Amino acid sequence: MTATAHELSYRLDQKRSINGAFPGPKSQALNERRAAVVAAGVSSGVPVYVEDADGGIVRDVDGNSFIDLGSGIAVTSVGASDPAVVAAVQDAAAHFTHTCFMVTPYEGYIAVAEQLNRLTPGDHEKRTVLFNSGAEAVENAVKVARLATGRDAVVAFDHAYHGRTNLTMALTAKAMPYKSGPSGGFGPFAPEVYRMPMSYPFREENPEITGAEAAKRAITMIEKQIGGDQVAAIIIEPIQGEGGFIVPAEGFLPALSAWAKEKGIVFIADEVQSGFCRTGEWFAVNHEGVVPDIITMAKGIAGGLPLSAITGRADLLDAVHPGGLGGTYGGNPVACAAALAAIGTMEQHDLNARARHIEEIALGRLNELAAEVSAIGDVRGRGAMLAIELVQAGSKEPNAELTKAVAAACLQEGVIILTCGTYGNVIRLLPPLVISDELLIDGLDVLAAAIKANA
Ligand code: PLZ
Repeated sequence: MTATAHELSYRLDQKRSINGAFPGPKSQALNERRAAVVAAGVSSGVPVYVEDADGGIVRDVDGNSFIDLGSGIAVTSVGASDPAVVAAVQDAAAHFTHTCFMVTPYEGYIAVAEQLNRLTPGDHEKRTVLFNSGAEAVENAVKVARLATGRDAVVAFDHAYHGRTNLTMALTAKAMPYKSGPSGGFGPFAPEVYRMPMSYPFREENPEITGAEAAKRAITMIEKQIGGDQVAAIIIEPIQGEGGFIVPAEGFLPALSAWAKEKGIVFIADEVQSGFCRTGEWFAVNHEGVVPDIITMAKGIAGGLPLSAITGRADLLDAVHPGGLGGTYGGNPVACAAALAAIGTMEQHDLNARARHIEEIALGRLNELAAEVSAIGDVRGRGAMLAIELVQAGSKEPNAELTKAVAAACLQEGVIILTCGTYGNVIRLLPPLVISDELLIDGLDVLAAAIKANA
């Protein structure tokens, strides 16, 4: 099936245009105001301030139009101002912005739960709870798993990213900048978190190792170091996001999840970044037919409104006593309306097909580029979640300097590109799924030129 770009319509001109040097005067003035009032710990990758965004374009306050290949970190899959989302938000907000679902409930929350129970993998009985952020969803998935199993230990993986709250910092692998920095650390961290080796095909000592063998390696370590019967949950991103868009070897996820089932361990798929059509399927676990016990979702779920969710086996979620789960804003009515509209757009425009179409366009070009440029060590990903890993030519030594230089060169030309990776040497592509072919190709041309010029 091919894409349906012609069915997509845009409000802003879908063209890259940079008027001279930036940040322009308005962005510079905002940068000055910001420096006086916003904490230094919050930083922005792009030094301009947004005035408007639509489709694949982000326009700044000085009139520069950038191609968006980041989607605000995989959030605006339906675009940053999808007309259906905008209308739903306006309508919901005109009636009530909040009542608190724990006080006076409303239909939108139930309707989102119905959609998530339908769309997530598996035809078993499911239950859903809504929250605000990805980290909050992860925290709650672990809470449920611990209560339901009566066990404490939680297994996470090398290169994992699960958030910035106390428990999720403990689950996250990378120290700088998430857990500590030159001025100190954010610990102490939550206990009973154990880290196991990931399947990372490009960086395996033995490049022949299969997914099943890599799973066995982790399982043996869990058995020896923790004991399978002590483990409440295994949490894993089916494609790791911040850690470097690492796609585990085929068979890794199925073997882990099968073993978890055998041991009564709750298998949690963290699909906060990889969910909602991003990889060409509703969820990345679908590529290997894995059915998680609990799935965590956020980002793409609500077209940019803050909403997150956990959906999982009814027996696990219903094990929690009434009142045991919640939060003031969880499942905010405006965010629920946005989620229903965003899911509608994903289905109406078949954004799974659109993500696969983006893969077809982009992966081919990235592979061509890799054949020409020896600093590209690996090209990987699925759908519209693609990456290249940059190395010192002729080795696998990570090349973070080149990665930074390429991202900066792309930005200079008006293309927003995000980097990631434990070693800071991965360029990732996360375009809105509604980006036009022309804009995507223009962005890829800029990326290719930036790599060739800097490698
Ligand atoms: N799980 C898999 O990717 C968020 C974080 C950016 P929140 N990733 C982007 C940053 O530097 O803070 C993420 C994720 C996965 C959980 C989270 C956390 O989601 O909504 O940021 O809390």
